[in-house]
Amino acid sequence: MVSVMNAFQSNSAAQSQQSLDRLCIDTIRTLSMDAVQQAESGHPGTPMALAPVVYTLWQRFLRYDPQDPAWPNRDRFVLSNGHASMVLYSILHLAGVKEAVSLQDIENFRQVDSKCAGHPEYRLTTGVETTTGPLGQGCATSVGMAIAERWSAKHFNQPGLKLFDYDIYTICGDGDMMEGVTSEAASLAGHLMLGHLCWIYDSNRITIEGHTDLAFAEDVAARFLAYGWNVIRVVDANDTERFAQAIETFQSSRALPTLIIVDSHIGYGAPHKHDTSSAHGEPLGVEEVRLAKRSYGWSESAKFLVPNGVYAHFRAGIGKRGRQLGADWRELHATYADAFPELAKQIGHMQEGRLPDGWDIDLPSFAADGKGLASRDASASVENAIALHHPWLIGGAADLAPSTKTHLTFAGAGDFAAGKYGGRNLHFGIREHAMGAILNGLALAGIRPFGASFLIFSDYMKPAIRLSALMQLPVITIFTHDSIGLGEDGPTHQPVEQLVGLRAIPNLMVLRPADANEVTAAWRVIMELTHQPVCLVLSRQKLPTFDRQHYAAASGLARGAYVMADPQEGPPEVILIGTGSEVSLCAEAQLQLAKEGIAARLVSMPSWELFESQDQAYRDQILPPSIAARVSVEAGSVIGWDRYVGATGARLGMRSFGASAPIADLLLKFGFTAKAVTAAAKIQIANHPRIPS
Ligand SMILES: Cc1ncc(C[n+]2csc(CCOP(=O)(O)OP(=O)(O)O)c2C)c(N)n1
Repeated sequence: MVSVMNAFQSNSAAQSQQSLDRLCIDTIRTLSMDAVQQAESGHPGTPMALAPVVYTLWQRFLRYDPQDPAWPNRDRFVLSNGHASMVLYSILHLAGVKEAVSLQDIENFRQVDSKCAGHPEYRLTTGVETTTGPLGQGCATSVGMAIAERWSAKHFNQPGLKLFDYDIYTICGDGDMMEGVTSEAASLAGHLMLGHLCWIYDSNRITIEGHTDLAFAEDVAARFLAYGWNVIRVVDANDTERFAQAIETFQSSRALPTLIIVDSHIGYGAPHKHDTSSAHGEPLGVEEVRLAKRSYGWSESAKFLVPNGVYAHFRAGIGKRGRQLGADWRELHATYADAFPELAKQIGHMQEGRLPDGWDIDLPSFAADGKGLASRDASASVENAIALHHPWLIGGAADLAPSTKTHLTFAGAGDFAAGKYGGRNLHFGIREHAMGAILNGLALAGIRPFGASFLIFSDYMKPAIRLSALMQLPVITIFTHDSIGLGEDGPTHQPVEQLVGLRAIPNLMVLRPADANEVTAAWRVIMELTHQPVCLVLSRQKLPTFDRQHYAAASGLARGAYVMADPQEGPPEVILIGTGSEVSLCAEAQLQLAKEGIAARLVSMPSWELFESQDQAYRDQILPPSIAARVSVEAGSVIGWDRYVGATGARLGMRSFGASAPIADLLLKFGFTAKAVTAAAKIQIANHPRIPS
C-alpha cells in the first residue's frame, strides 16, 4: 500500500501538485465507496482502482469544456465497463460538468430521480456520451464515434481550418475484452486505422466469479497487435506519470488505434477486499469502507467528502484548459462559417438533428405494376434518391450490400476505407453485432446512419438495437429477406420470431411496407424521426405495385395502418389485415370474396408502433369494434396478432420454422394463399355476425 499524507492536516495552499492530485484521486475513490455503501448496491472496486487513470486523463489531457459538454469537437469519454459508473459520476461532478451531477445526485446513487443511475444512461445525465452496462457495447460504440470523427474531419476540415480532430477514449475491463462484440469492433477499427481511438483496458484480472484464470488467459496485447493496433502497457494504475506518458505516446502518432493496458488492483486500498471479486459488485461494508479511508489517510468518519481545494484544482485544470479550447474552437468555427457557410450550416443541422433542405426533392413514386419489384429494390432507389441530397446519411451492410441493395451508387458516394475517410459506403464486414453498436456511435456523433443485413440476423444485433431504442437514437436498420418468401436458403435464413421480437422493444419502430410506394412513404417517415430507431423490413421477392387509383394512397402508411380498399357496396363483414408481402395476398382474397358477394375491408398495417400512436378514434375507424370478424396475415410468428384480430380472430402466420424450397411451394406448404385467406374470412363471418348499428 502506498503511504499517504493526511489531507486534513495539510494546509491546502501549501500542498504540492502531487498531493493535490492524490487528494482528487482519493476523493473519486471515497465518493464512489460512499455512494455504493449508501445505496447498499453497486460496484465500488473498479472506481477505486481506476480513479488515478480517469483523473489523469480528464485533468491533464481531455479536450473537454465542462461548461459546454455538447461542444462538437470535444474528446469523447466512454465508460464501457458501465458497472463502474461511480467513477464517471465522480469525475463529472468534480470537473464541474454543467448541469451533470450534483453531490446530492451522488448521495442518491441508484435512487429514483437521481442523475446517477446504476449504469450510465445517455440523455439522463449530461456528460454520459453513451449508455453502457451490457459489456462490450461501449467499446464497439466508440468505434462508431471514431468513424464519425474521421468522416467529419474529411468532410468538413479545410486547409488551416481543422474543425474536427477529437479523440475517443474508452475505458474497458476484462468483461469487455471477453465479449465478442469488442473483438468484432476492434478488428474493424484496426483495419480502418482509426487513429483517434484509444481504449484503456483495466486489467485487474478479476470478474464476478473470481480470477480471470477461470476463463480468460489469452494474450490480449498480442491479439490487439494482430488487429493492427498500437499497444502500450502501464504496469501500475497508480503510476500516473507512466500513464500520462502512454497518453502522450498515443497523441504523438494517431496513425493506428491504441490500446493502453493498465494493470490495476480492484478495491485498491480496502485491506480485506483488495484484488478480490467481492470488491467487484457489492458494497464494501461499513467497516471496510472505514479501513479503506484510513489507508488513504482520509477522515474515517467523513462521508461524501470533497476536501477544500479539490473543486478549485479541477477548475484550474480541466476547467481552465477546456474553457480555452472551447473558446478557440468557437472562434475557429466563426471563421469557418464565414468562409464555408454551406458546410457550417450542415454542422449545425447535424448537431440539431435536422434534415438538410431539399432532402426529399427526388423521392420516387412508382407506377402500378402487377409484377412489381422487391421492396428491397424499391428501397435502393429511395435510399439513393435521399442520400444524394443528404450528405451525412451514411452507412452500409454486414457484407450483404448486394443482397440488401443498400449500396449508395451515385457518383461521388464512394467507400469509407483506411485513409479514404470521405466515403459514404461503410463496409462492416461480417460483424452484425459490432455494426449495430457502431451505428449507435455514429448517431451519437450526429451522423444519420444506416446498416443492413437479413432479418434473421437481427438476432445478432439485438443488444445494440435495444440500446439504440433506449438511447432514442434515430438509427436506421434495413432488414431484407424478411420471411419464408426468401425461398431455398431454408429455415436457417427464414425469420419467424424476429418481427415479434423487434416489436417488443420499446421505442423501436418496425416498418414492413407492402409495395414500392409504401417503401417511399416509409422512408419519408423514417427521415423525419429524431428520437427513435427504426427497422425497415423488406422482401427479397417481387411484390406487385398497387394501382393507387383503386387503392388508397400509400401515404396512409404514416398512420401505421390504413384502409387500402373497402367493399364496393355495403359495410364490411370482415377485415383482412396484412403487412408487407402479405398485403397483396389479402387484396387477392378481397377480390375473391367480392366475387362471392362477401364484403371485406383490406387494411395494410406496416407498423404497429405508428398505429398505436394514433388516437382511439382513428384506430376505431380502421378497425371498427363492431366488426369482430378479422383475419391477420403475416409470414412470421402469429404471436401478438390477437391484439388486432381479437382472441377469436384468425391469425395466419408461422407456427414452426420454415423449410428449404422454391417460394411458390413454401407459400402453399405454409398456407399463404388467397384460398386460405378467403376460407379463414368465411369462418370468421360465420362465427362473428356483424352487430347491427
Ligand atoms: C453482456 C454482459 N454480460 C454480463 C454482464 C454482467 N456483468 C457485469 S460486470 C461483470 C464482470 C465484469 O468483469 P470486469 O470487466 O473485469 O469488471 P471489474 O471486475 O474489473 O469491475 C459481469 C459479468 C454484463 N453487464 N454485460
